[in-house]
Amino acid sequence: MDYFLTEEQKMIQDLAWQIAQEKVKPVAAHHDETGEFPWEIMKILADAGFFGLYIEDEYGGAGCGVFELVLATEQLSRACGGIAVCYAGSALGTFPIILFGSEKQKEHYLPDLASGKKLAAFGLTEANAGSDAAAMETTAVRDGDSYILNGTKQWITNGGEAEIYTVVAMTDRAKGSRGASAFILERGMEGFDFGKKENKMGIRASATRELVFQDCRVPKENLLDREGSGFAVAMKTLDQARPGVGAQALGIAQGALDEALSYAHSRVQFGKPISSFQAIQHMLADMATQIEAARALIYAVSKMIDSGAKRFSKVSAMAKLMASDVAMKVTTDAVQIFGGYGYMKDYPVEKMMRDAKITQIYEGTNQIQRNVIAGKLIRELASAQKT
Ligand code: COS
Repeated sequence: MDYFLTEEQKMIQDLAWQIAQEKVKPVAAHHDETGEFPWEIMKILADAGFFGLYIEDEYGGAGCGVFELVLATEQLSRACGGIAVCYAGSALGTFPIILFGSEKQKEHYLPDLASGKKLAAFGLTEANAGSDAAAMETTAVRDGDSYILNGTKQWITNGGEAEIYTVVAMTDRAKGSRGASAFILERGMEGFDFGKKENKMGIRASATRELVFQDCRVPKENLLDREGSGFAVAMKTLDQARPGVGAQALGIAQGALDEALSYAHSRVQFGKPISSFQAIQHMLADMATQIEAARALIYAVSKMIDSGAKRFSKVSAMAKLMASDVAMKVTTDAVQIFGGYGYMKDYPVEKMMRDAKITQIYEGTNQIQRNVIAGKLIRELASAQKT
């Protein structure tokens, strides 16, 4: 489908595709197998200016937006969902600074993030605060000109590899979600450590670790926005980032369709390529249709965000929800089309199926996305009835 991309957007898409095919695809299985962090790819993406796409030009970025981030993430994910999330995870960690940073914080942190010299990560989840993000137990207590952080964040993408961390902690637990505050932390701060690297089912190229704070002293200048706004900072960050998870899912699904189509065309059974059988054709047709529908939604939502829309929680959740469910379905069908070969690690589709699964879980499970969507629908109805 033609999405009428500008010349610049086409260039970003083409370059991301080229990097994905020439640089990412050849090393995807290696990083999946070893779990080694793909620094060599991060360097290529940094040199190509990809980390600056979603950062304003006055801070060294390209001044584009979520849509361009989505275009890049989609193409990279076609080759490897794990490597793509190392890139997209840095955007997630950077969004709180872009959205809520003071001028001084932006000037201090964004240039190195835009150039890709430093990666970012976002710390919200804890062992007892997953879907129920407001139940977080990490505390930040004011002490003179600093806050003292104590607690552990869990399953943090880019944990240990990133240098900049945007972290949410409770400054007043009695106030619940209104008692959370967001901070910018740097790797190497005293009292800030990392847990072991997690051994995951998929997206194995990415690093997932705990962030451990033990009397970690953070200067008060590193508070984002204001005390008590941390939950809103986190929610707005997720609203901004969820189309990116959608793009990751979309790219994985497209990659699986690419593989399934070419395999179906070359695999001969009963004397004919299996692509000549209607059973396979209908699967391919459904996969392609679902992918295009997900793409149309993700592109529309990201353009809406970039156009300055004020309310997009609902559609952002829809984009993530739909694309990740499509990715799970499409990658499962791709394995089916490959038959026994699809189950073997010698072929790429089993990895795509493993990589797809997380997109239904992280940045809010799809059950939470449905809660967000339904909640907004009901509120919209109530407010329409009032007027
Ligand atoms: N933007 C701005 N503010 C928001 C918001 C949003 N998208 N969503 C909620 N808020 C505000 C609410 O308006 C409310 O503010 P007030 O106290 O001023 O009224 C406050 O936040 C609490 O909202 P709510 O009562 O809806 O919060 P809940 O504790 O019920 O939780 C869910 C809401 C479940 C939606 C939230 O916890 C969530 O998104 N969980 C999933 C977290 C997640 O994605 N984790 C993945 C890890 S990060 S990679």
